Amino acid sequence: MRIMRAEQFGLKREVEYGTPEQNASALKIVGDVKAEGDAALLRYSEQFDGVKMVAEELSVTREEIEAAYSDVDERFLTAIREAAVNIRTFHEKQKRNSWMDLSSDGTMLGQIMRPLKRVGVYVPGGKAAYPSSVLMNVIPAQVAGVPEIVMVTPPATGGKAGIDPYILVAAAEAGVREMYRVGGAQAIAALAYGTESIAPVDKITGPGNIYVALAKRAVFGAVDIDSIAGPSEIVVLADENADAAYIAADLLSQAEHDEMASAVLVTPSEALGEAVAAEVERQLATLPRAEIARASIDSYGAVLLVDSIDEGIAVVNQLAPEHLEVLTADPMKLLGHIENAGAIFLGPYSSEPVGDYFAGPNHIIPTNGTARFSSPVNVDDFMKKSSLIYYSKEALLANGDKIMTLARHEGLEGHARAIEIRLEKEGGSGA
Ligand code: HSO
Ligand code: ZN
Repeated sequence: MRIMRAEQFGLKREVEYGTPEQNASALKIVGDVKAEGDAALLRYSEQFDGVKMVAEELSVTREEIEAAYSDVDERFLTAIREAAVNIRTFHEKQKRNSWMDLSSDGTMLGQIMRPLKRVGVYVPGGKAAYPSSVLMNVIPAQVAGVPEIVMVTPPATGGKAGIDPYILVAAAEAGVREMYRVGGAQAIAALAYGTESIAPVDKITGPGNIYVALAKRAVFGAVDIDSIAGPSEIVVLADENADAAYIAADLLSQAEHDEMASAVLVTPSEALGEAVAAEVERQLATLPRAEIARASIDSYGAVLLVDSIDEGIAVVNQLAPEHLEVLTADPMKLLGHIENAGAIFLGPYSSEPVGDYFAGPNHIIPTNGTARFSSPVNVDDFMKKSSLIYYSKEALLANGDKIMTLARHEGLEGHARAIEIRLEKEGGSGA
């Protein structure tokens, strides 16, 4: 693991937007599904997933979901159930109520919060199909009150239903009742525009491969989408008393996600930096995903040396990491100075996997420096607001002139007259 001064570390990573060929391919698939519905959906499923289906087979049946339960390990079920409770409890606290404010002149202003009606959650096939991520997408939508949550996932990930039973069980535990075995850009198009078999949704969330990401971007506007997540990141800020073995383990826990994941230690202690680098080597020797973790550590990992914890905090704020662990003598004392971090883990017992799986906060967190301006997935992502305006006669008579002044300044005489007509009729009689 490289050890260097913080200022020598490059902060920026490239964001992937796909090649022109990939873009063209995603657009063609989206266009075909929009125009042809199920026929195109089934054709592309056969072409890309090698699964020949008829339209009736797209939907996962209740019996298939029940059968999946017999294929998952009992301890997994116990653990995921308890995780789901914790995630639900945490997100319940985010829920905001509608409100109304009544003024003495009779004006009433407010904001009505409503859940989206129908949300589609994409669950990828392959190495990044995590049951935990199913919970993190579905539960906030449920807490928001979304009545229809549907899951789509590729048709050949395993199990009797053609889908990994652990994914089916996680979705069922989170409360999803409607599931389809379809993936790729074609699934995104089906969710966005609807087909004979799949009713369109209002928002699509969940990670996927580059074609899924490009398809999501293409349908944005027709529906809402979540932000496009990059590789996982962890920054550990630690002083000389922190445990090097804990830090190395936590860095590797995220490095093992992806060759492009980034795991960084920021510390004023050169001795700790060296101990962590040695520990990373030692622990890598027995890590099953050592190949991925090593690639990540070699390309994006580093020990960054700073002069003080204060300077360390400045580096953290510049990096704006997805995950930050603070392993210093008094992490609480530093909290007020940490401005940019998606999730902050305090003290030696708050290892990142605690948050990845179990504590309750969402593990879908802004990456690539975007924690500067955005937030982990939360209940608001599945709600919309309507403003509410009730103006009394008294308020209109008192403020009509100012409204007309602004309207006429913008050259919008029609706006001004809509007010004026009322002032002429009502003026003098009320107020
Ligand atoms: N650390 C990942 C989430 C995850 N970890 C899922 C394990 N499974 C991105 O925050
Ligand atoms: Zn993780």
